[in-house]
Amino acid sequence: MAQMIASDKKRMVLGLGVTGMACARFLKRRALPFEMVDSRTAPAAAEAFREEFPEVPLHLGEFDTHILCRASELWVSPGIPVDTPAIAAAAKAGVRIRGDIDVFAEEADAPVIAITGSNGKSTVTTLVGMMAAQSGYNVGVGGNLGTAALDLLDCGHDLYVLELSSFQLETTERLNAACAVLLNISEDHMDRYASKLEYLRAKQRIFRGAAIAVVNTEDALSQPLPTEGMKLVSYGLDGPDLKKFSVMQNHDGDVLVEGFEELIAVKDVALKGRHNISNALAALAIGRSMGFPVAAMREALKSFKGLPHRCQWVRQLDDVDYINDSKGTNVGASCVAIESFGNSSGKVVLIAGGDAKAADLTPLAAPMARCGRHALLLGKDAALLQDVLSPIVPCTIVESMEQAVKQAHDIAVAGDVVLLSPACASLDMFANYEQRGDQFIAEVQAL
Ligand code: UMA
Ligand code: ADP
Repeated sequence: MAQMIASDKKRMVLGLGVTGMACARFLKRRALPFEMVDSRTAPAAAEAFREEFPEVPLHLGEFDTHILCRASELWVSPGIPVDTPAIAAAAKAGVRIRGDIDVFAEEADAPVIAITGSNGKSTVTTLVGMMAAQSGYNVGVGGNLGTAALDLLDCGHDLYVLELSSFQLETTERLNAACAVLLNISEDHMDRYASKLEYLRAKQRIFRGAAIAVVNTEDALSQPLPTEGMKLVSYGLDGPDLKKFSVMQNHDGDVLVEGFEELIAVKDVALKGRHNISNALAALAIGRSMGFPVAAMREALKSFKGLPHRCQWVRQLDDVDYINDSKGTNVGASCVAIESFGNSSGKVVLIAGGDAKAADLTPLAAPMARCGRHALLLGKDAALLQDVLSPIVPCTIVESMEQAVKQAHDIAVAGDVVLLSPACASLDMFANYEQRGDQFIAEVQAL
């Protein structure tokens, strides 16, 4: 390891996952001493860590307040709640609690575009990243999307586009983004927050120190309390207005507009669905605020068809479409997906369930009443979903994805859509949402 430089701070990194490893690499690059702590006795990355950082103390097993209180700073991974008793005790004793994004904000050597919201974050982050690349930037894209933000530093980027979760924002004091957006708010992670207000407060931190705030006029909760010097740029599907990014009809169909100036026809946007047009408007509003050329943004909108596991078409069989929306991990996302695929020619056979994260599931009833044929429910909270949906549509509890897909195939009639949109996290049955989606695809292909 490189010679460590003297530092009066004693840093401990909590959580030996993607974030923790990125923190460790960053600290090593800066030659700053630290210790690593993980509350599991045998985290998967322990061996890799010991190999890469043989001189760094690694504390495994239940968090120990005495050890944590020896630190002056704890860098806490987003999956670890800061009200964990040992962390809360350390904070009370005066230890500074930070997250990787807080460190990133202090270290970033280029403007930061920051994107949060309950749904659409990954889609908008990827799209804005593509627009930036098309505009000629050497852009670093990451955060909650996958590549930890600190791994983007020291790579010569001239712009950063970060997807940020409420967990990451909780431990970020002041982001100072060049441009920040909170796309929308619907209930999520209620197993971690005492109330929806607390969740909203975490999300709203994205606007701290932002030069430009991009605001969704369809969602009042997405709007910051404006502060002096903060420029507001608005977008929304609720009708055009002076300078607003919206949709208008012309002789040839719907077009995305800035004010009343046409930017691109809806039919030329490769992303499909109402929610994705809203996402496209958010990306345009961000891009224009940052000075990206319209032609470059148009190219990105024409080519980006969306990420896998988000309302992804898999196959048509017997005139039934099979759609993988495994990333529909909360109620808001699944409501949108059900509405998108419920059409006059057919109905939705929904496959849902998993860990509902203590969410209120009742909003699923309305779209299922309009568009649903049957619900196949699996995972930890299948019975809770059944309580909400059984007065509306027939429900069957199933034990596996294989059973769910086979039964959906038997139930669906020509014109229907079989939709995996779980409204729940996957971790009770699968390694992650990708594995859940891949299993759905494999079962559908096997029909
Ligand atoms: N750990 C403990 N004690 C705990 C919980 C976790 O010691 O009580 C340790 C575990 O050993 C675990 C490690 O902490 O392996 C992992 O920390 P983490 O859960 O914070 O996960 P990371 O691997 O660091 O990944 C995180 C994000 N995960 C979460 O917020 C849960 C990733 O988002 C993100 O891509 C990554 O940082 C890089 O920024 C994932 C996610 O599910 C995709 N995000 C949530 C979402 O989108 O809904 C917020
Ligand atoms: P996130 O990163 O916030 O989870 P994604 O872009 O991965 O968002 O999309 C997750 C799911 O959320 C999609 O499958 C889709 O069903 C839904 N979704 C995407 N964009 C929106 C939006 N603007 N409003 C509501 N739901 C959305």
